[in-house]
Amino acid sequence: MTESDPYRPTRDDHFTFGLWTVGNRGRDPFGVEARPALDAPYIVEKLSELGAWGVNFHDDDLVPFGTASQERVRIIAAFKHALADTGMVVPMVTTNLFGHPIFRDGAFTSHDPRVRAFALQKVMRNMDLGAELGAGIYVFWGGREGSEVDAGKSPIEALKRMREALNFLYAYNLDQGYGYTFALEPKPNEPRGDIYLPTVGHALAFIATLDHPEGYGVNPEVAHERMSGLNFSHGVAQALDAGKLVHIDLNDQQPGRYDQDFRFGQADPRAAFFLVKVLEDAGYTGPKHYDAHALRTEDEEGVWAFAAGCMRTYKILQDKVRRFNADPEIRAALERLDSRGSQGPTPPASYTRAGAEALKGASVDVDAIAAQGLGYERLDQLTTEILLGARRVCARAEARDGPGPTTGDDARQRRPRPRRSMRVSSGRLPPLLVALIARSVEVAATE
Ligand code: GCO
Ligand code: MN
Ligand code: MN
Repeated sequence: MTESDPYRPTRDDHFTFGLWTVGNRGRDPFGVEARPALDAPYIVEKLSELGAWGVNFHDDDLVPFGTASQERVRIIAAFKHALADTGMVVPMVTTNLFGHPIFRDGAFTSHDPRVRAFALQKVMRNMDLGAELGAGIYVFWGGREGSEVDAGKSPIEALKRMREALNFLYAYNLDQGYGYTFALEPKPNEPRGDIYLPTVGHALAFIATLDHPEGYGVNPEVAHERMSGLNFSHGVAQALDAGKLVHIDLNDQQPGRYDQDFRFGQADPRAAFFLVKVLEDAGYTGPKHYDAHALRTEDEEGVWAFAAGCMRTYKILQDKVRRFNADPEIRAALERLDSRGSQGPTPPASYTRAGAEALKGASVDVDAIAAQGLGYERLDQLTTEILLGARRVCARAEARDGPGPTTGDDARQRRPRPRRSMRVSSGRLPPLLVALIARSVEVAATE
């Protein structure tokens, strides 16, 4: 990567990673850790070098569960030092309410009031630390808040307990003047058979039932919605529409598989493109957090390749979104869609009795409208060509040189390049075949 690399992340991109993401050691249900632990200051330093903006953590990622208070002070001081040295920020903090067996049947939704009390205590202590580090978002992911045995717990009771806990903690937030926005992170399953508040839609509806809905948003995650077989960018759009997208967990996932936490864009770059498009078109400027980890096959070098890849793919897709939005043929197709039916009748902007009567009497040419195609085949193919780098219009080059056909997807390819000479030894081949081979070598060299 060079300074002029257009895909190099900058702080303005607001890319963040969790200590638990690049710090993931490759343990899975079938195998032990495959990589050594990385300490927090080192992670901060490496992420900063790669161009990330911030780092997030669960209480136990930074200060392991049960650490003595003197050691806690030392760990936090070293972490603060690394933040100050690099200029990295901590935009979000969260609590591990899932790892310790005390939470094996939930934290906020546990039957046992002692467990619920301990969970609140653990969150409040970490809220104190996060506030000290300048975090503005507190994420609640209820990994253990769910069931395998529905006979064991009423889901309505569970939601009531969840509401009580969140109302209590938000009141603490106000009382301390911390100014956190709370973000609920939905997930359908893993580690529980079924987790309460499984999707973005469930979380949004639940927020409306809390004491301070204005203080909450959601933290949707690519993998979580895809585990449910849902279209993630539609969920994100709904959160944006509700003014509730405060944080986002980027990664990737094949639907129907275990919780994969792949590098962003690894499984479905096309879905990732439409996600980036929704975020960029809406002007989302909040944290873009990678909640993913390197494959278990990797060593430390692979971890940093994973982290760089997550950010680079976002930047590449951001560029593809610009190309898509500037492409004259795509624009014309979208304008044609927008201008359909401009001759009316159209639904009135708001209800009046007279408007309703007039609308009832209006004539609509049902057969003509039903017969008209939408042109989505061509539009979708154009999208594919943008993604595959085969479109002959380059947004960046167009911004520089004005509209016009170019010779490739990349601005580099606009400049006439010297013919790459590659000697093709003719041997005893017929001249036409030699010419054909030489031509294909030349084409390959320009790709
Ligand atoms: C998961 C979740 C977690 C949460 C994290 C933040 O599937 O394990 O995505 O990684 O995002 O606990 O609260
Ligand atoms: Mn997840
Ligand atoms: Mn997550």
